[in-house]
Amino acid sequence: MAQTYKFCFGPWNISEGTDPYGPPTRPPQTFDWKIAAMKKLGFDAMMFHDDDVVPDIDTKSPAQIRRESKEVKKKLADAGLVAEMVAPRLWFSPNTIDGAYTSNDAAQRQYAIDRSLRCIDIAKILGTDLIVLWLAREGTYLRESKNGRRSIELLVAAFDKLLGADKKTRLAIEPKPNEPMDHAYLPTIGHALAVAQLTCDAKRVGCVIESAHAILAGLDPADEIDFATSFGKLWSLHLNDQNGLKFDQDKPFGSANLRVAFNQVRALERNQYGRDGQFVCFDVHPFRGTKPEHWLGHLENSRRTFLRLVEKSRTFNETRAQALIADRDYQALDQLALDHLLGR
Ligand code: XUL
Ligand code: MN
Repeated sequence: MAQTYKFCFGPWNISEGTDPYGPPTRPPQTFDWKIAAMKKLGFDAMMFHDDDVVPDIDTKSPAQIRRESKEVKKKLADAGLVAEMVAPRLWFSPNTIDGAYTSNDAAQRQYAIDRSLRCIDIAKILGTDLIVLWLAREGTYLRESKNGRRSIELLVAAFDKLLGADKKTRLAIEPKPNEPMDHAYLPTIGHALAVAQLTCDAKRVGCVIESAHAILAGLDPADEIDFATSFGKLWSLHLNDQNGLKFDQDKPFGSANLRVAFNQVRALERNQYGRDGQFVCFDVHPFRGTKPEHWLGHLENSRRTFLRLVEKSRTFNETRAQALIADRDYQALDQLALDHLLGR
């Protein structure tokens, strides 16, 4: 049976165009508008940061957090949507200037753990067991400022706290090699899955691959997909694109390198990604110059490109490819892939 896919994006993917050099270029939209947009586009699930669910979370009591989470859960249910994951936004607060779980300050490390525990509470109310950890500031600007070995121990201790707090929670680490840090401690899927083995319950620690993050690490995201699925640990996926080694661009899927996108889809197909209910999420942003009336194009187009590449993957002449591989005629294999993508 051919695999069918379920699609997801987050409220932050309908972004307003702010970058380090300029203000927003589109007006903010309400959460209700974003839910309506998701319905209109026919997506299935929304992914969240903790403060997408409960804005200004640090100023709110546990009871308030529960009440607001229940309101969001109701809005999702009314729209026929589910929550895919919740991620603690551990990089915005004044408490996490020096990192979160690996901060040099014990009080700030405790803040990071407490906030992550609240994130688990929110996820439970929203009905998902998946906590995504993009470890934004767990690294350094200068290597002398932290002890790398100690940082790994601190990460493991933090993950153990979260695993111990709720027996059903699964942690999915989303590696990224740089930005905002010079170097991150868990830059690749290999690092994420290796560190999982040091935790108290390795089978509940997996990963999320983001195409752009893998490309920033100089890797082919398709290889990361094959690697993670070999361990049964690819629990979510942030598809997008990235034009070389620069800031994290979050371009529409396939927009910078269609062939790299094709090979990611081939890897998903051969590993039957989604068979256990995982979603295809697009962590994409509109170009800054996008007008409000074209605001959802990056999401619509990413899914369209994905589905066309599923078709391309299923119609690739595998018999011919295998014959060329057997003959070590890699020039012809290269052209077979290109001609196929070009429509011949
Ligand atoms: C950052 C990134 C995040 C995570 C969730 O590069 O991708 O949006 O996906 O925290
Ligand atoms: Mn992401």
